[in-house]
Amino acid sequence: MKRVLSGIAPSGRLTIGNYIGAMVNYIKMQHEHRCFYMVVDMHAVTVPQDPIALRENSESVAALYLASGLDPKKASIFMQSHVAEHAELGWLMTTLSYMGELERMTQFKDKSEGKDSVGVGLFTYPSLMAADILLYNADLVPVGDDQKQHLELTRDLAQRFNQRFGQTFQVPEPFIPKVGGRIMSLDDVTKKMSKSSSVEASYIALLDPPNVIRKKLSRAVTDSGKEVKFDVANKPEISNLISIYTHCSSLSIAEIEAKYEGQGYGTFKKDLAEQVVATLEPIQQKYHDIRASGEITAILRQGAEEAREIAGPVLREAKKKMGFLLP
Ligand code: AQP
Repeated sequence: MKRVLSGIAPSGRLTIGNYIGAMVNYIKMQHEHRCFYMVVDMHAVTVPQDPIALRENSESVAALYLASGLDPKKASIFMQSHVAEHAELGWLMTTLSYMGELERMTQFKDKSEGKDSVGVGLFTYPSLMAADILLYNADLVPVGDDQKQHLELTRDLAQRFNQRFGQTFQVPEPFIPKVGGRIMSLDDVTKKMSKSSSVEASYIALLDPPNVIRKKLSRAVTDSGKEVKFDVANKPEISNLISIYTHCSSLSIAEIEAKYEGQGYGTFKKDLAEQVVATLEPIQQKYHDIRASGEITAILRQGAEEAREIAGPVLREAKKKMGFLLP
């Protein structure tokens, strides 16, 4: 049984990109491995957050984890900030990181571009992410493709630590879906679908009502052709929609192409919307029941306790190896 660790930042309303890129694998992996899934609230504050929205989004992400099928009896579900070991190992990993390698992170470049003042936390957050993963000696990290570069840094930091101070950390592997690892914006396929986007029409939120989903998908950009064909290089818009379709149905890409042969984009988009609605409606129903039940607090408390049992000794070992005088 392998160790699995991942998390989503409560920095907006979760999108179908987060679901397909990360959560679908979270759900599958809980049956086969020892899994730890966090709501990474300390990552969210690397860009300014309204306190009321942060609290709401944090509870909402936890409830969506449960509603989409994560089972607290199978996986530990917790808030990153409830396990102080993350902040502490995060600092130690920051001291091992080089300016040059953090400057190369494309997410930092994208998120800081054109801004007058950029928080230091945005720059150093990949080191905190490395600590999140290494604290559990995770073997596998289910993430979308955009996180591949941060995972590479995590691997480098683990190897650097092990070389300098002796074998301590497992070097983790990313686990990225073959299709859907990067769901693109509905209005511009050169950009990743993102929950913090200011353009509502660019993403489908997991909590969007059916009519909003239908409207957004009917307006999603496509090329001027007619052929429903998966060809990312030449037909990126329709390929993006096919990726969503295959994850929201039992059809493979080849079956989708065959089904819509000669039919044009209109029918395809209508059916896609119904597939997405049918996938999200049961999640939304469960979500509202979970929020109303008030059960989240106890689940997060339990998850944090389980997480600390692993993270505490690992942090202690890392500090010992680095030469800290232990209390
Ligand atoms: N468009 C996407 N396609 C596939 N996977 C995606 N992920 C995010 N967007 C897509 C995956 O979701 C997980 C959670 O990501 P995060 O909350 O740590 O932040 P992110 O990667 O920066 O995702 P967002 O939605 O774009 O958030 P904001 O807007 O706050 O930056 C990760 O596994 C990610 O790969």
